[in-house]
Amino acid sequence: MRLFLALALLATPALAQTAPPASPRERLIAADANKDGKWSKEEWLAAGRRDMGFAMIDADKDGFVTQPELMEGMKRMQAMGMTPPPQ
Ligand SMILES: [Ca+2]
Ligand SMILES: [Ca+2]
Repeated sequence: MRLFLALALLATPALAQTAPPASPRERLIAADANKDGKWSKEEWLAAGRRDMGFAMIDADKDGFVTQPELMEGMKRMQAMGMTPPPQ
């Protein structure tokens, strides 16, 4: 029984990595692998986001999407009549 419990505890982090979190926003936050508060293209794609979206939202083209860029990008997309992914 104790062994089973230990195995279950060991298995939990692996499960947390493979099971997709509830919302796209949570997926995006989880995809910030190095927790620097911004997304590289690799991290962005790992969250299941589109390459095109990255190019649109990375306003200063430094290769990273920051949280303010994300907010502004969503607003721009809405202003253009595009529907941002649900948050
Ligand atoms: Ca990052
Ligand atoms: Ca940027």
